[in-house]
Formats: sequence, C-alpha cells, structure tokens
Amino acid sequence: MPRHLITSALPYANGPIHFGHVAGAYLPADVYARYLRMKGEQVLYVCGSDEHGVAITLKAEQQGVSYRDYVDRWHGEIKQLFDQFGISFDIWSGTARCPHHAEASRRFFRVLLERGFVFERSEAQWYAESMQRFLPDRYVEGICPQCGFEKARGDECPKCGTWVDAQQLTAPTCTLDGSTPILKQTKHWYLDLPKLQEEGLQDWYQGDDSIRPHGPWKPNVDGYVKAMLKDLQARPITRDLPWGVPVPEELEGSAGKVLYVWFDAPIGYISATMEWAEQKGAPDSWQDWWQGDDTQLVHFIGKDNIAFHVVVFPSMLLGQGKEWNDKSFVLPHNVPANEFYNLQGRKFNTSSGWYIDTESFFQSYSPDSARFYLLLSAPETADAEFTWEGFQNANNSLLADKLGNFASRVIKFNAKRFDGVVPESSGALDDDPQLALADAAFAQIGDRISKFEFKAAAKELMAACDALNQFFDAMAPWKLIKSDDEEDQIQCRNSLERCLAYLELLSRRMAPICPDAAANLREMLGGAIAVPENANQWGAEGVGVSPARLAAGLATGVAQVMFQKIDNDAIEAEVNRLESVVSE
Ligand code: B3M
Ligand code: ZN
Repeated sequence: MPRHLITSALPYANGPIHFGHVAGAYLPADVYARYLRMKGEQVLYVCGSDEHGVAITLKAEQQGVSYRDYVDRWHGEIKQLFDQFGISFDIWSGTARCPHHAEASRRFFRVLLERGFVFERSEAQWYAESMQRFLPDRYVEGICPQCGFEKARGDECPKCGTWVDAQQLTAPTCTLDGSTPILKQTKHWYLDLPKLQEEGLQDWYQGDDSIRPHGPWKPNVDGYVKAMLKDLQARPITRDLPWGVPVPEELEGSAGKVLYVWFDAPIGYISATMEWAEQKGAPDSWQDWWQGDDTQLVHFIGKDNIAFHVVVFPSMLLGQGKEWNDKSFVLPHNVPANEFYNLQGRKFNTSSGWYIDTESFFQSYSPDSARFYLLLSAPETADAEFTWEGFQNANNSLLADKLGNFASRVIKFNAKRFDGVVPESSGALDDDPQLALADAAFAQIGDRISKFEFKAAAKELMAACDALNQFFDAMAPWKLIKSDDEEDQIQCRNSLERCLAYLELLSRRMAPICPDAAANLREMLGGAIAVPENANQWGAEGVGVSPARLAAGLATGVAQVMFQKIDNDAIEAEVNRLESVVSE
C-alpha cells in the first residue's frame, strides 16, 4: 500500500498567511490528506514555518526584535490561522525550532560537498559601504533580468518567480538605507545544478521510472521547468548572515556564513518528519517515508516556488546518493503548483489593508463555507480571485440552498411523517435516473481529488446535490403521503429511504471539503443510521454504485441549519471596507 507523504510549502515566519496562501498550498493539501485518510491509506501531512532567511532578518531588524522572538511569534500565529481553516497537519514544526533541522541540513550539505556537487567559489556580491556589510537576497532590490519588474529582489523575482542571480539586477539599491551597493569579493559554496542535472535530474524529470516514477506534471509546472532545465546554472547556497543554519564549522572560511534559506527550508520537510517519528517513539521511521519504495511524495505549493520544488530540492535529494542508511531518497511524485489567488481584482496585501482579516472573518462565517468557496474558485490553471459576492453566492445558493436545504427537508419530512425512523423500503427505486446522476457525480469526487482537481471535486459535490434535489422534487413525497393508493405510500417510503441513504453517502463525500458540516450532517442522521464504522471511511465508489439500503426502523436525529445564509448588508459592508482602503 503506498505511503502518501504530503507537504505544504513552509510559510515564512514573517507575517500572517492570507486566504491566497490557503487556497494555493494548504487547503488543497488538506483535502487530499483527508480524502486519503478516509480511504484508509497511509498518510503523513508535514508542515512547519520557514524561519530563516533574509525575509525574516530584515523584518526583525526593522522592528528591533530578536530573530528568535520574531519567528516564535509568527510560528504560533500562523498555526492559529491554519487551525481556523481546519488544516490537519500531522506535524507543525519550524526550521529554527526542530531539534533535527540544523544537523540534517548540514549533513545534506556535507554529502553534496563530498560527492562533488557543491564547490567553492569566490565571487563578487553586493556590499553596502555605508554599513560595511554584505547584502544578500532581499537586502538588495533592482530590475529583474528576466521580466523587467522593478522591485525584483536579490534572490527571486516576486513577479515572474525567476530565481534571480543578484549580480544581474540592474539599478540595485540597498533595502536598508537606499544606498547603491558595490560589488565586493566573498567566498561562497555553490550547488552544481548542471552536474546534478546530468546525474539524473533531467532523466527523472522526463519520466525515467528507473530513477523514480512521477505522475503527470501540470502544464504550468511543466512549461516552467522545461524552460529552466534548458539553462541551469550553479547557484550559491551560502550567505553572509547572522541567522540561519551555520555552514559546517570544519570548512575553512565558514565563519559568519549560513546556509541559504532555500537550501535548508525544504530539508525542513524531512527534519519535521524526524521530529514526528521521534514523538511517536519510533525515531527511525522517518526513513520509511523519505526513503521507502512505496512513498508518493506530493508537494503543494504556489507557482513562485516551482523551481525549488521541482528542480533544486530533487537535485539535493538525488545528490545524496545512498549516503544515508545506504538508501536513496524519494523524489516528488507530483508538485501540483497553483497559480496566484487575488482579492477582488488585486493582490492580497496585508500592509495596505487589501486582505481579509482571518479572525474577524471566522467570527461571522464558517470555515466550511470558506473552504468550499476557496476550492470552487481555486487558482488551479490560471490566476483566480476571491470576491465577496462569489463567496456569498457559493454559501447561499450552493451550500445552503442545494446541500443544507436538501438535508433539512429530508430530515424534517421524515421526522414529521415517519416519526424520525427509516421507513421500510421495497427497493423499487434502484434504477431511478436522477439517482443514477447522483451516483455518477459522487463517483467523480474521489477521482478528481486524487488528480488534484479540487475545483472539479467541489462542482461534482454540487452536481450530486442537484440530482438529489431533483429526485426529491420529482418524487414529491409530500403529495404521495396524502394519497389513498397503497402504491403511492410504498413509493413515498421508498423515496425517503433513498434520500436518507444518499444523505449518509453525502456526509462522507463532502467530508474532505467541509469536515464540520459533514459531522453535522452525520449528527442529523442520528447514531442509528450514521453507520459509525463507516463514518471515517470513503467506502465503495464507481459509476453505478448506489448506497446500500438502510435497515427500516433506525432513528434519525434532528435537523440543523448546516450553512447560515449571508445577507446582502454583510457583503456590502465587507466590500465597502475594502473600497475604503483603495480610496485612502
Ligand atoms: N517559505 C516561500 C514561501 O513562503 C518559502 C517556501 C518554503 S517551502 C520549503 O512562499
Ligand atoms: Zn521577473
């Protein structure tokens, strides 16, 4: 049975994560993990905060707090945001707090050095004479050599996602004091990506299963990586910085130098797994995940992280050879990178106020409504956006009207007319065409999730609800119940039994997407028909697979409001708040 090792990008511990991050890299991973767990598969979902690098040192310095205090604060706050969305990590670690991280990172580095994939070079780096310090990464901004964006940073361009070679920035300025830096010689260690490309990266990427099989790449990932592989360059993986994983001290010239954040961060997935294994009391079991033949490693990320997850980290993993426990590391099975997710036509921007405050959001709206809408509007193949109107519509017209309303109509009718117990059924509705449509939609949900098509999965869930509503309306049991004809009475009972059985199935098919509402629905169905042993199971699926007949006489629970409607005033107020930001 395959092991599903699932990661979401380690968010920088330097500010709140926003809905765009959640839609891009966390919610899809969570739905995928929940689905596979329900299928009874082995799943490990790993994440933690990315606590090194210039994104962090810069902000901590600006705010006059210690690096440690700064990352501790965001490590905790970010986790609270994830908890509010119900993101179900198996471990939430952090690169500056995981007890295994620094050693694992240094070991990666040493192995690459010993095996000839890391070399030393003295090279010119930007240097601020005003402060007498080197200016790695985000301490310098300039014009992107690829796309011309004016605020490209010394490590990556936030616009086009290119891994920028800092020296190639034109019109550089120091982000600390605005001075123009000079180039000054310093020694650094470089990752020999061209050599690793020959060593196996290229063949693996192109589908050589003897190295490691992978799934089909998404077109956006494939286009980006193919272009990158045409002109791969060695890159420096050390920095002159006071915060990070120190370069192994036995190396001459290592003083004052740390590993580049993008070198140590992905190793954070592995060190977090080591921590998880240790907490479980089986410290070596991390190897089953990272070095097992049956592991399928899937990285969920945003498009700006493609280079590091499909080219750089796999190179680092390949370059370890069998130096760890005489086994090689797994390589990613897939990297379903998403495009960008905006807010009402503009980029999310916390500092300018163009964002959704997560805490106040969840005072008014439910996590499941947010999860459903973020999936429905996910940036899977193109940039996409959150709009307040879209959110209201998804909540009111889809979740409340189609899903919640169907559940409540059925449970209430059954309570009123059949004393809240499952009616006796003759099975005559087994070939009903509306139910066949529901079967077909339900059969798609798992398949779509397993292919990372979460938007489609959310749509199929609604298609199933549409078919079930049509079935209920076509049967019109409220008319049948009043008929004197015994056939009509049988049909009425049959239809209610089917509706209840399909609600039970619905509660499971919706669970990865809307876990809280799924639990509500199971409560509404009552202990008796909730089939407790099925509750966390996906169960049989496929076209034509209908839910098994429920035993007559089992008692249902009480109807609840699964999704509160959101009124126009609330949405208007949200939009006004955003628009006031623009006009300021
Ligand atoms: N922290 C970049 C980001 O948050 C970076 C991801 C690391 S994944 C190993 O987008
Ligand atoms: Zn660019």
